[in-house]
Amino acid sequence: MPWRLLRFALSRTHPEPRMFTRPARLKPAYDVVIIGAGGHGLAAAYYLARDHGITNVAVLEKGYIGGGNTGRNTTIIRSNYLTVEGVAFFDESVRLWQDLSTEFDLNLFYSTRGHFTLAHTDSAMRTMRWRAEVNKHLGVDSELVDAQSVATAIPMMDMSCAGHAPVLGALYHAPGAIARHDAVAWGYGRGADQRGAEIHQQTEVTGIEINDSGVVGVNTTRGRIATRKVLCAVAGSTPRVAEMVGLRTPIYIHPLQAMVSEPVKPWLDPIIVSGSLHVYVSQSARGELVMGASLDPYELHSTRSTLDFAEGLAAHMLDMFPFLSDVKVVRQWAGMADMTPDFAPIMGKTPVEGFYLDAGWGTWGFKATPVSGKTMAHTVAHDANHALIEGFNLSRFGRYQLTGEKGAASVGH
Ligand code: FAD
Ligand code: PYC
Repeated sequence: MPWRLLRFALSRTHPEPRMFTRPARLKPAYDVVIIGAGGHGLAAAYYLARDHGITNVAVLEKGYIGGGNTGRNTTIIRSNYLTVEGVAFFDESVRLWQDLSTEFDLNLFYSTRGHFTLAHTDSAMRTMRWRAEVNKHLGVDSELVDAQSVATAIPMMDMSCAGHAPVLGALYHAPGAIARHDAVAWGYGRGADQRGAEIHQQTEVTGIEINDSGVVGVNTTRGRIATRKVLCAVAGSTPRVAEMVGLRTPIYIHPLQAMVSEPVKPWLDPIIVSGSLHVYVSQSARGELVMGASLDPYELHSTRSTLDFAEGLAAHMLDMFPFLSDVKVVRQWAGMADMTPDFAPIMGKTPVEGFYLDAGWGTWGFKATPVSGKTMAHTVAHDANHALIEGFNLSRFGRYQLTGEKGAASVGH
């Protein structure tokens, strides 16, 4: 047993330092209330303090830090999107990711692996070429590669995919990365806490008070708070919270499931995505295969997982990697994905004065954690949308000007 552990166990004078303070009670008023202590809410609190000097902030979380989709995702980080707005936004996020471990003095296990999106059909090849061209135009490192290059980079893969879906080529995106998801929430949470923001776990927002001038307060399971600014960063609970201010969003909630294998020797360096086989997979630093598939095809506000999903995903994994047939699955879970019609987020000001949305993160929001925090902090601080999120405002649906990112979603939905 490590000496340090024994010392903490036996001594009252060496308490293990906690990452966060636990404020005993809510204050009667805050300058900003953030609903949701996922990565996005915590990152917004961090940048509000760091970049704008706004520290009279409460982050309210009905469960525990990172217990929503932040702690349930498959941690894929990339910027190989399809629209100009999407590429610019996610590219800035990748840039921010690269310095985060140093900034937090906390190892986020950020690991650049390279990311292959396999194309099994001519039309998929066309979409990959399109994405590669948009990416290159905006300075993002993506290229279309042929089947031989894929075979060389991933020698363990059956290139015929059991004869079901031969690989024709792929979009290769060198900056594609993974990171340790919980640590991201802890890093932002600790940074926000150290700068004066308060994080209140086990505190559910049950109502939001508005009058003619906009937001005036928030009701919680631990009492009322006066505030003029509320940032809603609740992912799978967005329709419920937006309703509290009478706002309808075009968001539907679908379960998204994932699973991990037992740890195996390192054999898979890059991240592999196959839209046709509905699979994405990477190997973590611990050796586990972290795997996911498409959304469950019905609306459901639940985090239950199904045998059907595990069987389907395992079958498609074996199409690509038949040698894994004896490897055991050790965990399976689900999150509630807040899906938008155009597969782009909904960010920024809303028609309700003082109510800001950071939502519609569906299956793609983990990678956006740094940039969403930074741009939402700017938006709340200045009461004006940050330039990088102009294409993501709720008003686009009323103008029929969608920001179509479906072709860049990780797998077909
Ligand atoms: P969350 O982390 O869900 O945080 C919202 C918080 O709000 C929760 O903790 C919740 O408890 C709290 N809350 C809700 N209602 C209330 C209330 N009334 N009062 C107080 N608190 C409340 N994205 C990627 O980029 N790459 C991936 O590889 C990827 N894989 C995924 C795999 C799965 C299985 C899932 C489910 C998602 C995946 N995503 C991925 C999407 C990504 O996880 C999310 O988009 C992202 O984590 C959203 O972060 P968030 O902070 O907005 O939400
Ligand atoms: O956005 O890259 C992604 C992703 C992969 C799995 C789920 N989302």
